[in-house]
Amino acid sequence: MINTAYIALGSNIEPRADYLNRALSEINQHEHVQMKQVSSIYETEPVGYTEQSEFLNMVISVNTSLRPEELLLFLQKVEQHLHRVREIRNGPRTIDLDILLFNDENIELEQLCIPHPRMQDRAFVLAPMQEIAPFVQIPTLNTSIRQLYTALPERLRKGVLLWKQQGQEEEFGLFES
Ligand code: PH2
Ligand code: MG
Ligand code: MG
Repeated sequence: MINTAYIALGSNIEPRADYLNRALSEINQHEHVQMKQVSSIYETEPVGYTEQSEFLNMVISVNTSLRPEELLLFLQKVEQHLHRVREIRNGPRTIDLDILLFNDENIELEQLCIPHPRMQDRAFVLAPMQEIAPFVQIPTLNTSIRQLYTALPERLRKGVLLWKQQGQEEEFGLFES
């Protein structure tokens, strides 16, 4: 498991949290992929195509012996299992799995661009990412995740809020005081 990759997960079709969990469990079951870190889940305003529901987003890190193209194929298979249908570009989806970083490699294939070319502009990627990897650098930019997140305009950062699963408040209520 010599490679380290960061993967972004997003869903904006209900049941959103179930789709995230099912993706995590499929990823974890791959013999050559080992999940290392898992961020919190964030509820995020849609970026780009805005006439759609809010997303749940999170980021994980994995160790893997797969090559980037193989990891991409595997993630596409998981997207298909979870009934991802590509209709509108950037439109609603049950699950989106994007490779953000693969070691410190720069990869430009027709199907695959790593580092993910828009990650530095996206609060819905940088907020969860800075939770698990604040000091990781984006190879092409020589800037840490935390620096990039902090540099984002307030208006983008405030569209990304820590998500609390329904019922969690009540549970806390039971155990507190
Ligand atoms: N993904 C997109 C476009 N816009 N907006 C949010 N909030 N979260 C996403 O995951 C997302 C998006 C394209 O993949
Ligand atoms: Mg995406
Ligand atoms: Mg994608």
